[in-house]
Amino acid sequence: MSIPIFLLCIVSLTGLVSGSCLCPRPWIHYERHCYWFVGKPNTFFPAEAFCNEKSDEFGESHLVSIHDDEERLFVAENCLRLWETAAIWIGLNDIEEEGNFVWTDGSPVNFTNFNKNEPNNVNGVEHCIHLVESTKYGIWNDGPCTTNLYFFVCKKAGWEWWRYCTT
Ligand SMILES: [Ca+2]
Ligand SMILES: [Ca+2]
Repeated sequence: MSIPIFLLCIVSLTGLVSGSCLCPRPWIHYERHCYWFVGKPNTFFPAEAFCNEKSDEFGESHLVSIHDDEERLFVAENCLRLWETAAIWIGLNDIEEEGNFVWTDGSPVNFTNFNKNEPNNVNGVEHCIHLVESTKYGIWNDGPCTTNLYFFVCKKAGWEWWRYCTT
């Protein structure tokens, strides 16, 4: 059975206006993706594993990748709103090869926002990227993957959002 196109448009417009249909809770919608702000501190690998478990038929879920200044601010400002800190893991890392940074979701590294003198790979063990504390929110540092504990954000595709609106 096909859905009348005008009905689909009404549902679509309602979803766009309210924003509630774009991503199922607790995901938050931004620019055709869904973001889950996870307020449970963990080390890098369990955080990525938690995100991976949230993959669904619409796409893989990974630690958040950030591709421009607007997305950087969206993530940092929501962290501050929710937790009053923006110190979180993001998906960027150079675990495989020192100095060769990749996102866990495989997207291109077309934007970075490292703090001054970072990444510095202190003691040769800093391979996972997190946002730093304090007023410099949204600025990146490489830290040790297995000892530091941070909140984190998962990201997955949400482009077939209208399906959520019609259930
Ligand atoms: Ca490193
Ligand atoms: Ca560092």
